[in-house]
Amino acid sequence: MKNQLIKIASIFALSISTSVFAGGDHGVHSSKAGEQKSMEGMQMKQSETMEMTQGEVKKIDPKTGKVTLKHGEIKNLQMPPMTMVFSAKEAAQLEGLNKGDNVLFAVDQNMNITHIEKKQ
Ligand SMILES: [Cu+2]
Repeated sequence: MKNQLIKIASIFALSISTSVFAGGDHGVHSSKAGEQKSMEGMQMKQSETMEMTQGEVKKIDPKTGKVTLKHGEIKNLQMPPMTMVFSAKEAAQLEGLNKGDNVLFAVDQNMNITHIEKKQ
């Protein structure tokens, strides 16, 4: 039982570091030294104010919670516009969305969709 817990814990830790790595892959490699000091305060502010980004659904799989979006600039991730796959925090968030829909969405630091809605 204890062993199993340890195993689960290390898998969890691994998946966290993997998603952090994936996040780093997305172009936050400018200016580390100078901004390090203000980093903590900034991140707190980011999680409080949800930044909505525009996107267009290119592909959607409500079963797995994965959606391919052609998105505009994502300010809280400093990510330029591109087409990429996102995971919804809960697959149910993707219900009612279809390929070709224009959406507004928000993502967290791990690039999981925390909010997504059809743009009218
Ligand atoms: Cu992207």
